[in-house]
Amino acid sequence: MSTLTPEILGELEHQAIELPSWAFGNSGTRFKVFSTPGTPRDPFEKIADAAQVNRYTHLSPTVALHIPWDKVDNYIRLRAYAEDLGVSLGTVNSNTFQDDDYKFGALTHEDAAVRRKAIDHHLECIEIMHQTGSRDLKIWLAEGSNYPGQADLRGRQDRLHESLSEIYAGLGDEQRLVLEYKFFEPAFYHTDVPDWGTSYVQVAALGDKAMVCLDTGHHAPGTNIEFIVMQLLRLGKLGSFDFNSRFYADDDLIVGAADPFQLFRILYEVIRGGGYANPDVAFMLDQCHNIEDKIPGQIRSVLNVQEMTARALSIDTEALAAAQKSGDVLGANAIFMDAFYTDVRPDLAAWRESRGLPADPMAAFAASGYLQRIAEERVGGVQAGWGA
Ligand code: LRH
Ligand code: MN
Ligand code: MN
Repeated sequence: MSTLTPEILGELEHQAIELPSWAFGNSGTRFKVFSTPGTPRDPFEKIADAAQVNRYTHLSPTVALHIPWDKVDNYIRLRAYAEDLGVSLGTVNSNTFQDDDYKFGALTHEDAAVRRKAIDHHLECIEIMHQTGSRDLKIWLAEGSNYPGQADLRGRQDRLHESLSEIYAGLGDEQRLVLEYKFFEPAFYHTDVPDWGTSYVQVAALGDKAMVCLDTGHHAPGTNIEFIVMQLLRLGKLGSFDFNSRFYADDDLIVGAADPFQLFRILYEVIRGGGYANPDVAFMLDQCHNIEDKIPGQIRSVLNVQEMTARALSIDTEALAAAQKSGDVLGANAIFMDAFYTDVRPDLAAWRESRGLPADPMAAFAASGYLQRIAEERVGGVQAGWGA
């Protein structure tokens, strides 16, 4: 018996999950970066690899850039290259975490000259966005302090507001700023944008074109992330997701790998709050593939999101609402869990085939020989990676 109705399959057609260019480069931990044969040597090759994920899944039509990791001489050329391969360039991520000048902060720094440099970097990102056709500027700040007393917490928050205001003023009419929060790392005592509340306060003070970015790996263990999703949607301020999964810290593992049930709960609140297939809420991955092959790692990831979305869409919402209203605790929970436990994979495979896609994108990609080909072709040169 089919578990996915035509309505649900229709909803799934609108799913789009942006891929991070950096997922295709080498990455690792502070202990070791393992390199993979065939790793891209420049942003063009990262885009080519990302296009493979979309080719086999039709789930990832856009690719996010990170500047300066993806700096090129000609963004119009990069854009045309991507479009030839059937994908577009998406969110532009700024980077103020790999420059000596930013040791004590960037947008929050005590020194106006350092703040100027950091603001100018963001204005340059906006300029790039005009050329790449990107809507969103994503800002994640590695700013904070390690020791109590080290920094003036209040002064930094005020300076952050001033710096963000200047960046916000530089946005084009169709462009947005999304501010990502993270509770620790690289600073360990305090972080200047540690939580959704701080991000919300900062973006609310800017205006309608500023939203919050929720990275699923950036919360303390045990945090009820779906509650945050609900609240931000309720406030009209959920701009985007960075999906990944974590066991311990900011692990950047494959979304849905560590806790598929959490992903299901998050997606349920997205759907419930009107954030699904809503252009105001961008779905993105923010992951690194340290030991597994990168392209299959990304294919697995988008399939995981699709699978949990299908399960969340199949919740019997009327029955759930009735059970909630009547105080039927166990009944409501059973309705929720039934959808989570329903295996939608055979239905999704059949649906893919009906749309001219491989039933099993992982197997189809493996059989294509692409990995072997790039391993042979991309010898020599410096492999691009997280931070290169
Ligand atoms: C920070 C973060 C942020 C960066 C990315 C590489 O931990 O999640 O989104 O841009 O990692
Ligand atoms: Mn992130
Ligand atoms: Mn992160």
